[in-house]
Amino acid sequence: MTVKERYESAKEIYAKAGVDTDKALEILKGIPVSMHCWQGDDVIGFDQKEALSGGIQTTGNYPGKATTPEELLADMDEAIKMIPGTKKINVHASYAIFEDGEWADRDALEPKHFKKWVEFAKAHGMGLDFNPTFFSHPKAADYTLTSPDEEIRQFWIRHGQACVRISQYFAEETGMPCVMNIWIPDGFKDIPADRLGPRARYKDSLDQILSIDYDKTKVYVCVESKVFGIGLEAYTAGSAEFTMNYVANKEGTIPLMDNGHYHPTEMVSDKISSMLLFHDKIALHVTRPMRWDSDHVVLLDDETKEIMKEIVRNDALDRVFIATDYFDASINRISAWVVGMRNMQKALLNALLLPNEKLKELQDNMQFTELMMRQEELKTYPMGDVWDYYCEISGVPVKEAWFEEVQRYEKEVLSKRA
Ligand code: RNT
Ligand code: ZN
Repeated sequence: MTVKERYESAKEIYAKAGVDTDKALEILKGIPVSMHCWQGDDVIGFDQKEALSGGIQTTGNYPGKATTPEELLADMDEAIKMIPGTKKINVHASYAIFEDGEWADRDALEPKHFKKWVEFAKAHGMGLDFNPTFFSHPKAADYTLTSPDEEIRQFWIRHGQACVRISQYFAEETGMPCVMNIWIPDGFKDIPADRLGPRARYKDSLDQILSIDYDKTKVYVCVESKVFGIGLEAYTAGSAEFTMNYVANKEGTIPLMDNGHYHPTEMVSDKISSMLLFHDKIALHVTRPMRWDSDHVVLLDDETKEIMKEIVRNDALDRVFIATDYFDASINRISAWVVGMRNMQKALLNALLLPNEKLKELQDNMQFTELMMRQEELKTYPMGDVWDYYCEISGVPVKEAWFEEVQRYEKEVLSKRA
């Protein structure tokens, strides 16, 4: 049977369950997922010789990582060929691309330092998202936006403001809004004497960053919360409560939830509905925490599927900014990108292939026996046949065929890198 024939058969099976597969694919094609640039080089970037800091960590030493802008863009280009759907690129400020020996510190970054990213995005018809980089920098050795040292704090405020301007440039150039996400690592390894002071300074720093004039229809500013980091076990200034309250009280800001940033039994999938009731828009970093915020490659696991179900069945596809955020240095990095991004698409497809209205009705009628039966039976419906067809019509390799290309690229390109 051809891919198309298998699709036709699956379509009939789903139709009997009340699901329109054509409609599901039509919707899936248009959902933007922002692919993070930092899987390609283990979150190193181009503007500093500094090691990765901020309580986040990559482990592994798989050969062939990108060490120049040219290499990183070539690798992303390679990965993109194998990922169906609408993509954006998520850039970090530390990935500024300087030309002709010029260099600018974080507080002096300008749109021109990201021209290459704009060209890349335009060539692929993609939008761009952005992240200020408040780590891996000599001035981030201790604290950034919470610093009691006013000079240091002002340096990072200027960085935030520079990033707002760059985000607006991204939006204007690509014609698509830019989601700018603020995350700072600031915190304490051990029990602090003052929990309020750093949070008060963080709040003031955010206010100062956002006091500059910018187009709120083009730049969506998010604030990402976190429970703890490596070496920052006792306290993080940007906790869930800090962040949620800040964005609730600051017009034009959006909460960003990273599913690695909570206690291990807390589920972001369970938080989405509450957030949607109180925020017009929310943002996500999809990752896979294993025992801690380990940022493993996104799999097609229960939580990833559950997160996407919450977005789809709550009719929130235009209210949730979806991005990936993981970094595994122990495997082929292009494969890591492709596996994670394809899984994002698969999880979205899975959610779109559920008879969500029917299932809600069963819940409201308290028909829990039938609800369980249906939810379980649906798990073995032929989603794979729909997925393969989606890949085929999207012009990307079907099933594992893409891996041969990754192997060729590894042999011909990656293995030749110093
Ligand atoms: C860190 C946050 C943050 C980073 C990126 C690289 O715990 O998740 O989003 O992963 O900025
Ligand atoms: Zn994150």
